This record gives sequence, C-alpha cells and structure tokens, in this order.
Amino acid sequence: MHAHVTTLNEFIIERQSDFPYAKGELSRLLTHIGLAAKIVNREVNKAGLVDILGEAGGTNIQGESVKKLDVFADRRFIEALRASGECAGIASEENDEIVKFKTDLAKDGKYIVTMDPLDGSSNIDVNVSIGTIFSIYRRISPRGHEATLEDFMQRGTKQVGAGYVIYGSSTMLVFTTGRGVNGFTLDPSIGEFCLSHPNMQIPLSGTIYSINEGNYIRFPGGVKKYIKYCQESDRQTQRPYASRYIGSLVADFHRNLLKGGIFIYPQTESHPEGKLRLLYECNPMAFVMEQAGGMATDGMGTRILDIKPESLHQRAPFFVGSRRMVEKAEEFMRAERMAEEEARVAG
Ligand code: AHM
Repeated sequence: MHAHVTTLNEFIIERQSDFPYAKGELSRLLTHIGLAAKIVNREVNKAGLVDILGEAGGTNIQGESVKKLDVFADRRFIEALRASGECAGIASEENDEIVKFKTDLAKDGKYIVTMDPLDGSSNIDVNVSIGTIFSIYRRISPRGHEATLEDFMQRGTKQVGAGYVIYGSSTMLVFTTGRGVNGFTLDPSIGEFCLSHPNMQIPLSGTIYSINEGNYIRFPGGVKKYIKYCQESDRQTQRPYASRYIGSLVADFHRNLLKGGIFIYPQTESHPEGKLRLLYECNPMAFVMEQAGGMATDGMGTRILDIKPESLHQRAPFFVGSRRMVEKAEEFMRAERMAEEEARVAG
C-alpha cells in the first residue's frame, strides 16, 4: 500500500482557506503555472532529441543570445498565464516591454507576473540543471483595464507569491505564498507534482559558498576578503567551506536552500550593478529565501525586497542564503567600505 501523496492541486485547494480575502484566483494562477512547468519540463527532457537546442537567432534586452528553448518556455508560460484569466500581464527576461493581455477576461485579472522562463540557459546544451523563476503581484491599476508599467514597479515586499521550477535529475516546483515554502516533485508516472518537501527551512549556517570565482579580480574588496574567510580553517565554523557553483541560479539556490550555504553574485567591473535581474531573479528568490528562514541583501546593507524598482530589467547585486553566512559577508563588505572611506578622507 502506498502512503497518500498530496498533489499540487490538492495542496492548493487545502491552502485556499489561508487566504480568506482571496476568491481562488491565486490558486488558479498557481495551478496554471504548474501546468506550464510540466509542458516545459517535457521539452527540456527531450531537448537532446529534437531540434530545439541552440540559438534562436536573436538577442534579448540584455544583449544575450536567445536559445530556442528559452523562446519555447517563454511562449508556454505566457499562454498558460493568459489562459488562467487571473493575470493581466507579464514581464519576462525575453521581452523588452511588458506583455499586456488584451482579452476581457485577462484585463479583469487581479495579478501580474514577472518571470525568467528559462534561467541558466547557457547550461541547456550541456544537460545541466536549469530552471524557471516567477513572481506574482497584485496589480495596482484598476481591474477591467490593461496592465500598466506601474503594476510591475512594486517592491519585492509586495509579492503575494513566488517560486521556481528546477529541471534537474528530478523536476521540482518550490514556491511560497508568504506562509512558508513548500516543494513538490514531479512524479513522471502520474504527471503530477507531489508534495515532497513540506515547510522547507534553510539551516542557519552552512558549509557551501557559491560564486563565480573566475571574476575574482573584479570583485569588491569585501567579497574578496569574505572568500578568503571561507577558505580559512576553523573547526568551530567548519571552515574551509566547499565551493560549489553550477552557473544556474535556480540550481545553485536550490542546493544551498536544502544544505545551507551562501550564493553571491556581486557587482563587478563589467556588471557594476551585478548581473542578476531584480524583478524576475532576485526578488522571487529573496521572497522564497526569507520565507525559508534565510536572508537576501544587495551586500550593502539593503534587503533585496526593499529595493524600489526603477526599470523592468534592472539588475542588483545578490547575496542570498543562510542567515549567519549572509550576515558575515555583509560584515566584510561594511568593513571594507569603512576602510575605503577612511582612506579617502585621509587623502
Ligand atoms: P541567464 O538568464 O542568461 O541564464 O543568466 C542568468 C544566470 C544565472 O542562472 C546564474 O546564476 C548566472 O547567470 C551565472 O552567471 P555567470 O556565468 O556570469 O557566473
């Protein structure tokens, strides 16, 4: 006899009562996101077999080459969100401007969604884990009209839901609606996401640091010193830490969430604002991380969720993970800033 498994749909229905003010719209939206994830997962899994690998020919707003699977995932998620009738528009990495849904049903939608439909796309061709990241906000503009840019320029604290899908050795959907974090693993035999990781919590501290050390010489002094700290021996804090970096935010984040660790993508000379995008990479991950008991900052003392967005594709430095580790990295950043300031004043 099999123990009863809770499917995503059952879970969403059960949790509906957590939101007495909601009339099921958020639940329906999440159900549609789960459906799109299954379709994208199917394509990701057979990517090596069909003509879907490689470049689509264009570049996105960030000047990065767009892969065919990126385009496919973007379309699938847009279709699913439009069909849900709960979403008035989306902002995605693959579209320069916001996509406003024009149907009467969608114009009446209560929410807007930001997403990175296929994150870590440089890993597609080599069969390494990639993911989808999404974030849900209540719109500011009146229902019954098209969504506006203002709807998307909300602080991360305004998110009502956020999460990610990881297409890995198994496929998982991890999300929060502000009451903890839950993880669902796709059971391919029944085609359902099943609750496998209820109430996920990141350890207070861990032994993994994740950063692209190839950029070392371009890092701020505080980050360099923190890396040195990670590499030193200390029994009490279990250092040296292990360095683990996949280059897919979702995969690096997911591993650190389960095991405890810190992920850093700081500002560098080539990316003075950092590389990752605030609206559809940093904010959703920061919301999940805080809900799991962790921390997310810009490394300069500002909580990611408090940053007021000024543009759709804005970037932010990203320090995220176990609370004690992010605090420590912040400490090094602060000390370095003070030393620089003292040196400047001393002339
Ligand atoms: P992408 O949206 O083009 O896939 O880029 C985002 C990815 C993240 O998944 C990852 O954390 C980061 O870029 C890796 O960047 P780098 O190769 O500079 O280390």
